[in-house]
Amino acid sequence: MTDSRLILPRRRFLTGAALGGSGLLLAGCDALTENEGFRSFLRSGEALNKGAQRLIMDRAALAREFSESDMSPTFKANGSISGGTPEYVAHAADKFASWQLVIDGMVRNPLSLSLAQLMAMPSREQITRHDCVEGWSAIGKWRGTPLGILLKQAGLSTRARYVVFHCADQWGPGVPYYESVDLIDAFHPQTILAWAMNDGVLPVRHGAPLRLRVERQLGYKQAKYVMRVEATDDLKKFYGGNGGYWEDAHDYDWYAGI
Ligand SMILES: Nc1nc2c(c(=O)[nH]1)N[C@H]1C(S)=C(S)[C@@H](COP(=O)(O)O)O[C@H]1N2
Ligand SMILES: [Mo]
Repeated sequence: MTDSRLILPRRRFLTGAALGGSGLLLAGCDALTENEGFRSFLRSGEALNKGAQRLIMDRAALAREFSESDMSPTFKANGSISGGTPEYVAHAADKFASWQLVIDGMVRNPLSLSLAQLMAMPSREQITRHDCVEGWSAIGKWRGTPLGILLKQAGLSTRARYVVFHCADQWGPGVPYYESVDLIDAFHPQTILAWAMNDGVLPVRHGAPLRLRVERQLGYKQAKYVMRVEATDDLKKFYGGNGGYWEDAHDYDWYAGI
């Protein structure tokens, strides 16, 4: 067990309060107010409506965070329990040493980042409850790179409105698992690409090397085996057009708020 534990680079370790309190939330606000889609929304009468204001405030709220003693003794692995493809299996055998995350689409500066590079960036740790629509929940500890930091570094286009997560596991020929979020969730301080779980490296069954945690939404939004992050202005351009595998296959809600 000890060898899979991570040595925390203290200097770079940002606490929840530091990220949630100011920095990233403000960075996220910048990115949102620079965004054309969001600006036209603000200009429209809709933004003056009290209901819409409340909706925005609610979307910015933090998911509940728990303490170590609340952590579930076991955390079920659900859906795919491996990336599956020969390429993925080879990367897993190599402990993802030559694997790279691609960040592209509507960005000025597409990025390719190794796991080591991701781990060397500022990170956030959070103990949260995962709720699956199938009726089970588990509390686990996640640590990863805030998505907002990566999108800023990639120079997200002002025309981008969504972020799509492409996963390694295939659910049929040409039917990969994928998911997407809007920019409010993309820049939410608890939205991270996690590479650690419960103080160890992220296990393959839970989405190694990288999985999304978008804590205000249900389990199926928490994409595992994330290989590529693509910024877009339109979800209709992807697969079945509904923004996610379950949304396409079984009419699940795209916004799965909890
Ligand atoms: N790539 C990928 N991501 C996925 C799934 C999947 O099958 N493939 N299943 C989803 C569902 S329904 C749930 S509940 C969670 C399960 O995450 P866990 O295995 O870490 O419990 O992953 C979600 N993300
Ligand atoms: Mo789920």
